[in-house]
Amino acid sequence: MARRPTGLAIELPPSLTAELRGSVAVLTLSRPEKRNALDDTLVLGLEAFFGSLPEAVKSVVLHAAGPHFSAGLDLSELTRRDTEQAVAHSAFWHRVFDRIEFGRVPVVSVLHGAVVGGGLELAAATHIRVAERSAYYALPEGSRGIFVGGGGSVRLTRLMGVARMTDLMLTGRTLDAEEGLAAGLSQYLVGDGAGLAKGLALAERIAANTAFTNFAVMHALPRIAEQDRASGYVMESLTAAIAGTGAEAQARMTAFLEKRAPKVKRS
Ligand code: 1HE
Repeated sequence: MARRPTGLAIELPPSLTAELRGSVAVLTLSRPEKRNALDDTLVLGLEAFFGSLPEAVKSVVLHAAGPHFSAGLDLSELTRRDTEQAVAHSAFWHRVFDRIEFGRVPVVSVLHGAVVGGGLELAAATHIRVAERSAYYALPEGSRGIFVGGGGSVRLTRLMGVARMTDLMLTGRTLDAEEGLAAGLSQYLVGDGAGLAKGLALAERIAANTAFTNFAVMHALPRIAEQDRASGYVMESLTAAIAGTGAEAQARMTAFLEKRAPKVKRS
């Protein structure tokens, strides 16, 4: 991998660029000539990036150069794999995307243009998705004679439900940005060109949380949601107790009671 002037001292391939903006790291898919198709080099770069973020980084914004977020799996590599290699490749994506979802810091993705196939699976591994109006979603695996392999059956079914995902895969249907918002694929919808600013604002807000809150939301919340109720309540009580008795949490609550912290306002 070539060393890039990232300001983060992380070696990245040319298809990824990164910069540090305060405590937010901005990672850009930079393979627009191939519509940010995800080849092995790029996915290995994602693994390197999310596996070696310095302590100073408190949140990440993931966005993409060119007219589309990502065209998904690089189909030119797919044709070269036998069955055994294909299983290993899918497991490789699972490992890398898990590193994003269950990493150290929350990730905000900014989506525009095509967010399809593996590109949608990548977006699903991030914690907050901001879509620009140009964004559209599809799972062309169905029409290409293949199946999702980057964790889509696990993550996308949780986001939009089995029925919607079945529809996208069987019929080749695309969802526009409004439909994606309604289906749960994005949490925010903004105008074209406004995504990065929104993503940065959200990431800065997230970076100001206590590290434990961000940890609990990333690691405890999704596990609690998958547990039976009784186990979930126990895990929630323990998490809440650890969070609420921390020195930083105590200081923040005291600041509110002493009228030094802002009230909750309508957005
Ligand atoms: C690619 C890829 C790709 C573009 N792999 N090379 N994904 C798909 O089935 C989506 C395939 N791509 C498209 O439908 C379109 O490219 C887009 C709608 C995303 C964009 O269209 P457009 O007109 O802006 O670009 P283009 O002219 O189609 O593509 C520009 C170049 O990128 C062109 O190469 P060139 O050498 O002729 O310039 C394309 O061949 C190339 N390109 N998409 C390889 N995907 C782990 S399982 C996950 C399974 C999946 O992700 S399946 C879904 C695959």
